[in-house]
Amino acid sequence: MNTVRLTMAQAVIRYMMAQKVDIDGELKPMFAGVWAIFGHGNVAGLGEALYHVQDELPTYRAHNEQGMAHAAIAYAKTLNRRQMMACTASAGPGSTNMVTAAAVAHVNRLPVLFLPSDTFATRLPDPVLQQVENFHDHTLTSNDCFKPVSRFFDRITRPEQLLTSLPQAMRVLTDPVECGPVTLAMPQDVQTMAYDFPGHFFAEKVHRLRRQSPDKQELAAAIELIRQSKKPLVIAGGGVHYSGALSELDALVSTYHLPVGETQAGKGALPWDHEQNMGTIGVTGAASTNALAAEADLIIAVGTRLGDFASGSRSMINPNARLLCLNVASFDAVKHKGQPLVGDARLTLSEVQWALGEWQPEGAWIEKAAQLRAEWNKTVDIATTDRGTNLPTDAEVVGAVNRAAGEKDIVVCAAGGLPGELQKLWRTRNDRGYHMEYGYSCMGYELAGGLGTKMAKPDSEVFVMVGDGSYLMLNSEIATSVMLGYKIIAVVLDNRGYGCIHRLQQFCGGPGFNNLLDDCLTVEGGAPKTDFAAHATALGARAEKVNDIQELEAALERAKASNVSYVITLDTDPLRDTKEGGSWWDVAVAEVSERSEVEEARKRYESYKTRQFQNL
Ligand SMILES: Cc1ncc(C[n+]2csc(CCOP(=O)(O)OP(=O)(O)O)c2C)c(N)n1
Ligand SMILES: [Mg+2]
Repeated sequence: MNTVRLTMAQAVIRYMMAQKVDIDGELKPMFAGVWAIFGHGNVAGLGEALYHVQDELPTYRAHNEQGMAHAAIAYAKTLNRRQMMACTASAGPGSTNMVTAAAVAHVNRLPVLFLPSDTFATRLPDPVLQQVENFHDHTLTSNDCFKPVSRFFDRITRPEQLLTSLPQAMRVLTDPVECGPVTLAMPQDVQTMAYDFPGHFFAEKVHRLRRQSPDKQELAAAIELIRQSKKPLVIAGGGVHYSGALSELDALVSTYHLPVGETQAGKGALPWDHEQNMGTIGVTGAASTNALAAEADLIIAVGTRLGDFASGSRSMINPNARLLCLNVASFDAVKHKGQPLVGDARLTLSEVQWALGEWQPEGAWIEKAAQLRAEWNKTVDIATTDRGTNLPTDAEVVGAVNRAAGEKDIVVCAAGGLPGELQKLWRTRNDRGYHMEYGYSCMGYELAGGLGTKMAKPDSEVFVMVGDGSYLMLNSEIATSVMLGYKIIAVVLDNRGYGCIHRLQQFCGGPGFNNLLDDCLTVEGGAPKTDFAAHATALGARAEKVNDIQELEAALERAKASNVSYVITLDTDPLRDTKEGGSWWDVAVAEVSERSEVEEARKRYESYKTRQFQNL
């Protein structure tokens, strides 16, 4: 047999390079690159292997392992999971730094290949530096933390295990149902061990998106359900993007005048000014869509996990509405007592369209939707207009950035008050123009995610909108963006603290405590004002501070003209957010308290709870 003698690490890399994806008939590498921060555990194994192939498979050096994994996640999301990246980190802290990012990838169903270094399989030098010695179970290492946040986990303790493990790893990364993070823990000694691998193992392998047709019976039942409906509402989730079902969704909802509400992951499924796009749905949704949800007799959920933000913690949707769940994963399709329609969105939406025939929703429903939509658009106009106050709201900043963004540009965000404002107010012009990590809503995703987004779409401007809290939590990848020449534009909204959690605290009856910097334990004189512009400049970016929306608009033009990452910071109001739209969100309030405000909040909470269980 034709064999090739390679180390385990060399074999992993060679195998990765042999994987191709078919994107609309064009073959592209499945792995666009490898993020790596070396240390003991990978520098002499994977590091050695990557060095030899750097012209074909680039290795990118980041500044923080969580950050680089966020970039990998954003890359895969921007390219609708078709192409992806791998991440390798050193043994111990380098690798556990990626665990949070693995969770981000897991909940958002995004593919990343994690290659954390592991302790010696031989155990001869134990305990090695950075080894967490478990007293009762010697098979456990700190990499076992990846297990609950990986869709597939293996520890490669002999090189030949790759022969069975790698095909499974690739299957999960490319499977529309199981897609998510894959972790292959890499003991440092095994990385360097050689084996005679069969040559055919490294033959080019082309992955094509598996499109699952709907089951005939489920389809017939779904058609029946839709035909009975007079007031249907479609919820479009991230699955619409990952399936590439945009035109099919457009065709169906345009033909049948179906109003559509978009989730955070689904936003951009239709352009904002599409007649059937009612705005977004849920806790931070549009008033138009939420009003329709409260009255609809049928919810057609397409490619959504139906998280609490989409369903108003199950309180928002008409209790008598039926629910039809079109999803490629049966896991999601049976949620909330929904009627499952398991299948690929692109295929299934077309089949639904073929089968529906002459049916139409009630005329009054179509008119009502159009009217609510027009009203909501006016609300958005007003909320995003500069009022000229000296402390702008997040909404006014969203308006300015939205106006500065061109047709193919992208906004990136993840946590804080901004996701809600953006979901309500951002007008998405292209399908991938709205990049929100709101499955894990991980502070610190924003700047690194912006970098990964830019790597995926270098011809688009990438606008990262980030709060002062998220910026301070993880900003190291600004330096990486400068170093690699992938320019991002970051707008830092400095409201001196965790504004959204402060507001949530007040809603739950709490006094301002430990969220806004003014309410925290500090030295005398309070927390110093962070100079974000000076900080970003120190990392190599261009940066400036502006004082109002007008100055922001001018600065955004300078940022667009810059070829280096550009950070603009401005002070914003921590207390005001957009009150229009939205719905209740289930955040548990203390049952007993010495504060009357808490008792009142609890009463309000209990009244919402009674609605919750009758619904979805
Ligand atoms: C890693 C992480 N830690 C904590 C939280 C909980 N959390 C959500 S938003 C938020 C505050 C964000 O502050 P900032 O970025 O300044 O945005 P603002 O709320 O002021 O708009 C916190 C602490 C989180 N989502 N992620
Ligand atoms: Mg803040």
